[in-house]
Amino acid sequence: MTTTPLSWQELSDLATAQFTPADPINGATNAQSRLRLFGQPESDVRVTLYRDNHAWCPYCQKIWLWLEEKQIPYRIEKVTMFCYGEKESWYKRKVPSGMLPAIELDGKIVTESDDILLALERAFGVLSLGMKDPAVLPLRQLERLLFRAWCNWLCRPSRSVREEQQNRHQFIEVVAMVETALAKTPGAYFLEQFGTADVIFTPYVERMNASLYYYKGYSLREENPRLADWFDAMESRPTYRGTQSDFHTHVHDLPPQMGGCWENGEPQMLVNKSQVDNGPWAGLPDATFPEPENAGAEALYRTIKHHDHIIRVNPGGNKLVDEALRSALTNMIAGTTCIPPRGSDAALRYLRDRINVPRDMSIYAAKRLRMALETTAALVGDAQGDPIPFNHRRDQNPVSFASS
Ligand SMILES: N[C@@H](CCC(=O)N[C@@H](CS)C(=O)NCC(=O)O)C(=O)O
Repeated sequence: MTTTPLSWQELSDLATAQFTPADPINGATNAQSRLRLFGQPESDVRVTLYRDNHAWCPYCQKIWLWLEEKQIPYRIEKVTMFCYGEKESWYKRKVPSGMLPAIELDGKIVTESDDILLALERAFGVLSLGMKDPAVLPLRQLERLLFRAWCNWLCRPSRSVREEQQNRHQFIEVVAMVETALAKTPGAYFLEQFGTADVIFTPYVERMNASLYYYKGYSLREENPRLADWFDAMESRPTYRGTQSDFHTHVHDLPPQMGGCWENGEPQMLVNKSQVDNGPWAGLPDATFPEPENAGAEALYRTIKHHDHIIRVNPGGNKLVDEALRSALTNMIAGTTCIPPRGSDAALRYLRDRINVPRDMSIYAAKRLRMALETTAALVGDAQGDPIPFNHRRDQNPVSFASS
């Protein structure tokens, strides 16, 4: 059925009827919180976490996940990364290098994610086993070995097919060591219980899964049964789900952070790349837990909250984008075909390419929204939005989204 787009008021009524956001202070882990109390009084807060606006920084995710798992009351202050904007001067006064993450613990600044975890362990106790536990230490070393093999393969251009194959082989050898480590315990986690080692592996293994799928045609999660079980176990944790990103976000946030990611041009890589960029996003191995029933309603709720800014920063022009966006949202929530204005295909795809997980919404909500934007754009043409920059992401400068 073809319909006219719903008004913002009608869309807003549907969103509030179908979606109730989690309590940001005491509810499930989410990227929008500025204060986390876990049911404890605000006077108990001893920690402020400084992390990046977009939840792109892997080392920040490590600290974020640890604090959520331990349910330590904390505040969150968001800071701009160099790749998408200018570092706040108040932050440079606290941390002259501008590096993230940092914490303020009882008024004292601590930087370097490992030192931060050690300081947090001293203040609040360990997460199952500590950073210096003899069982955890070799796993920390293995994580760094895996990280280096990944960088070697992904982040510098191979000079020949042979070199590309060698780098791939070296990475897969380290992955085999990770599989062996995971196989040493009966459960899915690195050690008997979920703990520090799992937190330490999380940020980069998530980014490896995304980037190798897209740039190399290699599916870390699907080709390694122990890692597959580990990912599934991680996704059973609301803490992890609140910090989890999707393939599309990672493959486009990594290049400026890593100094480049290099595709190998192989047939499988080209197939994967096209799916991550153009959909369908359902079925990608970035998430395998069942889709929540209200994913579309969450996407609607989150888009409506920021629709003025979303429309203003879109190069397509306010009036056109307003109607086109309402058409896509109507399609997403009502399931009806809603033809957007002619010439709005590029504007819809511009937004499709700039949804950030988990900054804007959770993983399945983003898949729903990307699909609705793509389906609606395809009704009027195949024009693409401005390409996503590779060397920087100033198209994502949070200054453009600040309330005027
Ligand atoms: N060794 C540091 C590395 C931290 C790091 O590399 N942080 C990056 C972000 S992932 C950073 O702050 N870069 C400056 C910026 O992007 O603004 C740690 O473990 O905390």
